[in-house]
Amino acid sequence: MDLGLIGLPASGKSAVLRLLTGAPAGTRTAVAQVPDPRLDVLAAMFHPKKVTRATVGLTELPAFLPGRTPRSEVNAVLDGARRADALMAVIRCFRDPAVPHPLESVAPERDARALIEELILADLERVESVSARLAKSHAKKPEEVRALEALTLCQPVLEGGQPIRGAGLSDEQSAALSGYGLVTGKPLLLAANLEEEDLRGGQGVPPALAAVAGAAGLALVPFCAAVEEEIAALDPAERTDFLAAYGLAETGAERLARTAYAALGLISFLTAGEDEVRAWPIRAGTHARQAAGKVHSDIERGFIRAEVAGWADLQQAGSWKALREQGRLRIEGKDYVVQDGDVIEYRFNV
Ligand SMILES: Nc1nc2c(ncn2[C@@H]2O[C@H](COP(=O)(O)OP(=O)(O)OP(=O)(O)O)[C@@H](O)[C@H]2O)c(=O)[nH]1
Ligand SMILES: [Mg+2]
Repeated sequence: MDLGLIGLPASGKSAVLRLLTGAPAGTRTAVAQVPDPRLDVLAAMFHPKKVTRATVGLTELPAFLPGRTPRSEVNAVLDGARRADALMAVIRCFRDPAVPHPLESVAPERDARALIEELILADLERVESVSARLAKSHAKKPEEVRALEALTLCQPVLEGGQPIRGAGLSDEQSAALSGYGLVTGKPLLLAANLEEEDLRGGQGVPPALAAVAGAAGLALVPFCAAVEEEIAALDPAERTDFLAAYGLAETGAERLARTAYAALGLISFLTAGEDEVRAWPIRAGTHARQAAGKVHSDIERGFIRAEVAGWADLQQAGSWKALREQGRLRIEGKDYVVQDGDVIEYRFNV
């Protein structure tokens, strides 16, 4: 699963990529580990040889200035956005005069609105051109008929300045559109790169930006790249103290990674043993047998049953054996809908 980072020049995209992935400056694509304290709990119980976290791929797309950057350059950004599974827009809130804002003034709500509008405009152009082409074609394939229907629903939504994300498309309609490169159907997350002073003073997100996010129904995650860089340089004990001083349970980078994972529609089931404690990303709604295929295709093919426990129950019982003895281990069949935080042991036959 890949997340595309978009934003105006000097908004903090590279900083986000660096903070989430630990990649050196200049890297444009890297992998972020998704923090999951449940794995740490299981690791303390099982003492595994390794702990494997879920990951999300991040790609920094080129910066652009809505309304000013030449179309050809904006298209390169849009192509990147089309390849991504979800988008994170980094919105500059920090004021630092040493880093000039390309539009001379720092106005997070203006930048966020402009980015959102640019994506909507790109989709509207697509919808118009693809609809016209499909409407003209005399020998439409059934999937093209379905796509045209869905595009016809999308057009007035986009003309009304809204993303197709909220257009109420059925899964079938979304699937029919999947090959047409629309970007406003993808999850979009706003990352507000706050001024350090505002974070320390507790002002948080500028209200005008929160209003834009609220009106568009978008998740907004505040962080401060400058403070995160400081935190990243601390050793783990100092880090805990530093966060406690702000009354925080996790770093901004951790919050961003977790929120991105959720925005991608992913949840985790867990496996635990002496070799490995691991989080496996699945889409919410995945059935036990299908989820088994993530671990190994043999387990999916030879699926007999899943032994399942909520991770907190396992923690409370102290061991898998104790859970079984207490009769708290659930035996689930292939159609069981796996829940976030389920610890699963598969029984299979090959
Ligand atoms: N004061 C301050 N400076 C920041 C903050 N975040 C980023 N910067 C600075 O802003 C400049 C741009 O940050 P980047 O992370 O490179 O931003 P970008 O969006 O990747 O920029 P481009 O890729 O050039 O468009 C750098 O000099 C950063 O040090 C912040 O929270 N506070
Ligand atoms: Mg950059």
